[in-house]
Amino acid sequence: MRPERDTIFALSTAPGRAGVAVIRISGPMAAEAAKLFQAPLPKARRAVFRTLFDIATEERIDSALVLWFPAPHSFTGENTMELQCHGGRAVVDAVLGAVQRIDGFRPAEPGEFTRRAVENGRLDLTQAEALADLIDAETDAQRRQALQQYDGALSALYEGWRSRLIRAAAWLEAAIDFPDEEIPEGALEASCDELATIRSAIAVHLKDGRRGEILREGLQVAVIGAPNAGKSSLVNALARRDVAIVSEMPGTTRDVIEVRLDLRGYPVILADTAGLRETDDAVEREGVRRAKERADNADVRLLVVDGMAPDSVPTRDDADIIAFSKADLVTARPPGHWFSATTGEGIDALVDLIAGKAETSLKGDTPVLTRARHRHALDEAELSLSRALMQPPGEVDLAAEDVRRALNAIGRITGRVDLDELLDVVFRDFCIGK
Ligand SMILES: Nc1nc2c(ncn2[C@@H]2O[C@H](COP(=O)(O)OP(=O)(O)O)[C@@H](O)[C@H]2O)c(=O)[nH]1
Ligand SMILES: [Mg+2]
Repeated sequence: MRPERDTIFALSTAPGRAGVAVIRISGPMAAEAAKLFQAPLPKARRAVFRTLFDIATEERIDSALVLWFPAPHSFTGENTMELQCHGGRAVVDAVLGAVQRIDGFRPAEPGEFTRRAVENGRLDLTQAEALADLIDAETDAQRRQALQQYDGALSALYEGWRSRLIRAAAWLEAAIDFPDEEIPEGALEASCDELATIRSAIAVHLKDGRRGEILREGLQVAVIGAPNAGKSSLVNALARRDVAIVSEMPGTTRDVIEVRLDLRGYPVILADTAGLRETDDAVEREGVRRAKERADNADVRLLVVDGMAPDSVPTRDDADIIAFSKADLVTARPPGHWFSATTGEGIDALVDLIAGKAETSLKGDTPVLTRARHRHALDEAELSLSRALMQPPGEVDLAAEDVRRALNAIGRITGRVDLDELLDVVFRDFCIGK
């Protein structure tokens, strides 16, 4: 049994002025919060309207909707009370102050409610991460991915691999621990086949083009081109505000300027960069270096070519999108994507083009890993399984050790590493020996 825990509380809605603020209280003593409304606990999960009082002064603070979630049927798995009071700063301060004065209550640490949900088995680690992603989601595609993970898509995938690996490993372990017992014909071979199948499934899953990670972080689009091509004007037009300085002076943009955009539901980080050219100005040269670096690391390179000089030699030949600027000034246009930052012509089509690139690289139905943490663990699992499969036939114990390492790595993703315990269970299932 875990030692008795603190009862924690926090404002769960964003601080500031709002119609309603939600204060959440969780822990073994959460029922004590009923002191605030001087009435018995409401029925489980039924909203009741109550007046809140300061315990010390008996002064009326506010009225609130009160909800009571007895353990384990709450987000944290503990007794939880939710106070929905008015969302003014003074109201929230007063209610938090009154809550704090209840014996045994303390303010929650960041993420502590979710941490308790994980510790009480209400969520696994990938779901806890998904919850953070859901809260951070700025676009529809990010929301969908986070929700899929919150619903347990990744957990199901990884737990599926884990339980299959445990079964396969059980035969290897059996061969070591009970060498004198009959291992059924073909059982070891079948185990190896299963290890190989899972290993390749992990390999396929890893080769996802970092889809999930990019969707979480935003697709990096570098706007590059010659000085004065119209890059900053385009970035401003796409952002619908003046983020970058536009000037007829070549070499105006020096630092990389970033804007976060929601393009048709996909998160895009648009980077305006210095025009690529040779220069004696040390500051501009640094700008050009940064521009090149940004272009090298970008997911999509959008090359802007000055429409007034459409035949100019492209500054880079690895562009994913080429767009010609200043369409309003040019009547004889060679074929290509033309746009004008001044009139807005062609901007929507360019948005479609970028969103199309985003969709191609980010869209998919299968659950994808969303964090470097998952990738590291799965890399290790794949490597360990490869090693297990390469162990010579006589070295079952070495292979078993490798599989155990793979299991541990996968277990770390969801937070399940109680390996020995599970192996015990499976062993009992298999009923080999004593
Ligand atoms: N007429 C017209 N001028 C433009 C357009 N886009 C940019 N310019 C002008 O071209 C010059 C360079 O633009 P800027 O966006 O600073 O180019 P950058 O150096 O590539 O960032 C400025 O004088 C802009 O006003 C456009 O669509 N139409
Ligand atoms: Mg510029």
